Amino acid sequence: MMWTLVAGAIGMWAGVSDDPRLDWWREARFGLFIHWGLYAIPAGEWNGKPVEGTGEWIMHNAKIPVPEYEPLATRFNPTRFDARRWVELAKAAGMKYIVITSKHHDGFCLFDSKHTDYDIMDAAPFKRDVLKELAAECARQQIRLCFYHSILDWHHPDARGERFPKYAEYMHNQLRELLKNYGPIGVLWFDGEWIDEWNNELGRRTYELCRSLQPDIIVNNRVGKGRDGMSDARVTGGDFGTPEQEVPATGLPGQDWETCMTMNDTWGFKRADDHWKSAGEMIRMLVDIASKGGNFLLNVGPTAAGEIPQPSIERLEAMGAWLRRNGESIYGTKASVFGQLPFNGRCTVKGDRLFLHVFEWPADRTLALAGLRNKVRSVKLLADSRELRFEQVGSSVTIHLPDTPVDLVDTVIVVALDGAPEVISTTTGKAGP
Ligand code: FHN
Repeated sequence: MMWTLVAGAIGMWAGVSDDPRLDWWREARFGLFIHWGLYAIPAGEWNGKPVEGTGEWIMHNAKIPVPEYEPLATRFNPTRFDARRWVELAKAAGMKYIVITSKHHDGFCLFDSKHTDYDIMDAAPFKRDVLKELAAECARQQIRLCFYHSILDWHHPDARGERFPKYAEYMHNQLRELLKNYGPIGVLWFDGEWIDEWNNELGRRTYELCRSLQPDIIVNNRVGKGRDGMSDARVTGGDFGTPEQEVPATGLPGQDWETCMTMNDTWGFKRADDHWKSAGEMIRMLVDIASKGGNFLLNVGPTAAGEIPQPSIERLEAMGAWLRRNGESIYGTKASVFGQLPFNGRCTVKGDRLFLHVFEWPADRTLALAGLRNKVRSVKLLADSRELRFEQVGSSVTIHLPDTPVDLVDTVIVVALDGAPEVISTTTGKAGP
């Protein structure tokens, strides 16, 4: 059966704005999320028993009172932490930015804050400013550094009830430290905005504070009151939507967005969590997300010793190997212009080229494009530039594929057109297998 690429409704790549602030971020497409803190010490166990839920929620899920949790700081001495190694790994994975937890819900700060002693310089034996070391390495290796900062804070005594305004001032003071002392920051990634004390007005003031300190900074939609992550950044404030652990079926039309995802089932390190996604699965997720116009923020949870788990390293290196061959079909691309693709794969677009991502090689080794107004100039395999035979009759193009794919996870075919792709907005082929 000939697979017909059905030209459905003309897809519009839906950027919420053409604000140049987001240019680097849209080009980047792929970033590293790092959840690291005191929770890596218990690593999913408390009093000898496993604790349900993600590693970084252990204080809440094991109902650990502050006086019992706080002393973990005196044991936080990640002597194997190596900022150079972490940044090299992110780059080897093909990632273009790093988002690290400056402070997660447990309130412990990975940076030297003058507004609390509950930080890595005062409360922990390590006495090194992790964010400072990462900032230096990111500058040296030219990758963007970004901060995750939790609005929710289980440690700070003012972070609830009527004393919350005092906590909001504390939080703003720490944001000033983060945005004045660590160089240019790409993204401020807020979280924990679902608490009753938070609202869109506080979110707006926080957004304005961040932009006043670093005008080019990008801020996610969780700065405002939008719990499901997919809330429209135009409503909650912020610059992009943040679906979590999922890829919305149609992306988030009309706004910029980024899916954040764990490699196993936890954000913070859990010794017992070995439920790892394969590198192939995550490569296809990256392609799926890019085909819908989104970014992929993929997480690692380093150990208490400061090491990124070996299964994470292996997956990051495999993803980087695929991107070294095929990155052109991801970085700086826009969403597919086609509706539902009838073959198991995706389409990304850049300028006058279509990138057809074929996940499952068609048994008859043909792909048929229908509804394409453009003239096809050439068809090649991206990985080795091998020319592929094709015929075009009007708006229908038939591509003849080699017997076997060059990449079992995703073989990318480049279709060069006589201009930006234009599709006829009617369904002209058999939809679906
Ligand atoms: O509660 C957090 C969770 O620990 C983790 O940080 C994720 C990552 O986006 N955000 C919240 C859950 O939605």
